[in-house]
Amino acid sequence: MGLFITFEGPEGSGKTTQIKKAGEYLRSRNISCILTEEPGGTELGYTLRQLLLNKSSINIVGKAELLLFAAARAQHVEEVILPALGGGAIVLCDRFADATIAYQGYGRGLNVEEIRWINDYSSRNLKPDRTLFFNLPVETGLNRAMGRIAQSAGSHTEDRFEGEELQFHRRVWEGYYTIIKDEPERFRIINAARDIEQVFNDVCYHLDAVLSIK
Ligand code: Z5A
Repeated sequence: MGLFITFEGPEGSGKTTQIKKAGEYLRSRNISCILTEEPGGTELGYTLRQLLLNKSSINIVGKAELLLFAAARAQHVEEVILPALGGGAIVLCDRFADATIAYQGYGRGLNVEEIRWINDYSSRNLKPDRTLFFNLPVETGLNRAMGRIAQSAGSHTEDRFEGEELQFHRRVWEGYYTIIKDEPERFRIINAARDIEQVFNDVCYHLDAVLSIK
């Protein structure tokens, strides 16, 4: 069995930048790994991603949003993640079930216990072996995310969540901290307010540590 490592954090915390560098780092050491993301990872997942992340005229209520993320996850786990882990690969995943608790539970205010059940059902009880949490003040992350959106203007813009009020993002951040307090052994908190290479040094340190245990 391989190793399942997830990258989590508030908007713009640098997960996507770091997961790509982490993949290069592992491959440079001849360690087989796959990089994937949620929502995404499969054809169905990317179709749902467009629906969930691009602002459009379609109204999506909180419970529908939750179930769409869960549907994307069910497909992703079965089609991509479990086969890769079964083949002994390291799977690096940009967001997973913790994001559903933080965003739909704490952000949208849906029932967290019900979300845990839905997460377990859609993921076949799959739990990350390690989760790297990129910690950054919410305002800084939103500014970075807006910069990323401005750079991609004209192409498909994933900005439905960035348009939420600041209080929503604060609740998401607090949600993540509640999850971390419940499972401190799974999480490693990385200060994401530093420059990209400093953050990456910590990512390598934590990857080396979890690989040495394996
Ligand atoms: N969501 C949900 O609600 N429920 C769920 O179950 C799941 C997800 C799975 C998509 O996630 C959205 O779906 C997300 C939660 C929700 N909310 N939103 N939006 P996503 O991971 O695809 O989207 P994101 O978190 O917004 O990604 P992001 O804005 O692209 O942020 P990031 O991946 O953490 O950061 P980045 O792309 O690497 O960097 C953002 C910008 O900052 C970019 O211009 C970088 O060049 C720059 N950057 C990166 N690192 C640094 C440092 N260290 N210093 C300065 N600038 C930096």
